Amino acid sequence: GIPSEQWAQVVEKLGGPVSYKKIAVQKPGPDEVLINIKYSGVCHTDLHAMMGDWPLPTKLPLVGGHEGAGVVVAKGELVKDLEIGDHAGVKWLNGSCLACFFCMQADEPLCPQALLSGYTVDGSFQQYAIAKAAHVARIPKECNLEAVAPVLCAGITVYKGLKESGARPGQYVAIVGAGGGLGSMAIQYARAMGLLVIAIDQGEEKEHSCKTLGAAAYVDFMKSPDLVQEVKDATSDGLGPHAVLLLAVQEKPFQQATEYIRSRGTVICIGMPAKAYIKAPVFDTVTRMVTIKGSYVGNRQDTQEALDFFRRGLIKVPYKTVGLSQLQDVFQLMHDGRIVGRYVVDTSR
Ligand code: 8ID
Ligand code: ZN
Ligand code: ZN
Repeated sequence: GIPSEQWAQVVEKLGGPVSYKKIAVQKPGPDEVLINIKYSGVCHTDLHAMMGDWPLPTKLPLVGGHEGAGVVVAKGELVKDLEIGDHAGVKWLNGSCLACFFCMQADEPLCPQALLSGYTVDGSFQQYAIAKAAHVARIPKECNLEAVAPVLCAGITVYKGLKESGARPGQYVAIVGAGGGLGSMAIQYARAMGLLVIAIDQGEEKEHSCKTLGAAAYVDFMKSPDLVQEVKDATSDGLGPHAVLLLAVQEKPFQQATEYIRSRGTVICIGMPAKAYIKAPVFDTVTRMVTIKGSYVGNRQDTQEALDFFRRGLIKVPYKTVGLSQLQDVFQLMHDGRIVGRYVVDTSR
């Protein structure tokens, strides 16, 4: 049966910390499902939410988390295509209106009425989470729920970003923040899509991880005397990568990317450092025909495609699992930039 109370990590005030406590289990509305979250990935977005980094207010008190993998345990009367016992995922897009200009063309992340898991509605850092059935990720039964959890934000987002970049098989993509959660996923998706990866991050542990995941080159942004030149030199003709995925949580690399991008290349902004701006010389942008654009999670189809790469065994990203009760420790490591790959929390402890 479904208990009336459950363990959750709750942000009570901006700046944190999270508090591990018992809260009530909610009942799903007519178009919603209740998912017994088994595992949840911890995304840097969860830390931004707790710290109030962005110009969009969160709900408070807030249960964060938006990489929640689990089992459907209850559903509303309008839900016809999900059954009790199905494996399902709570992702960033918890719900959208399904009727606006953007939703009508499956651009639902742009919906003005979008509900965001772990931000404007409670998310996956609890044992039982609610999501709109239309947006819940359908997780194939053969996928391990612990390993697949990080696909639900990190995987979807970088897969979509790579598609938005227009990079073709055999071309180079620079991945900035390659040792982190999104970055590790990005290396694997890029490789599966036939791209050559130039990984950029810091330290030897991340270097080892990036190379193990399949990066062709690694540039240490702390050690490199001339990062722009080193990134260009990592491409066979020295003209720079065809695409850049910016996943870092600092402003500086957003400026650098527009310098080492190949002419006619595309810079994709995904990471969202607090109060950051992207600035590029107009002259170079024009005369080198550089494209700079943002990419924001993915739609329902991107979600199922990203999950299918995982199901086919193409996405193996290092993760460490700790109890949900230890979430604050994970946030501390993340803040210090010391996480290689992803942390996953087990909601049973
Ligand atoms: O839809 C979206 N656009 C979306 C979806 C999900 C997450 C955006 N995000 C955002 C998050 O909110 C966050 O701002 O992407 C960013 C990265 O999330 P993450 O991968 O979960 O963070 P992480 O695991 O902490 O990894 C960040 C990495 O960046 C490196 C760090 O060393 C770390 O490995 N890094 C930093 I900070 N500065 C760097 C620099 N100058 C850098 N790497 C290269 N150059
Ligand atoms: Zn995320
Ligand atoms: Zn809409």
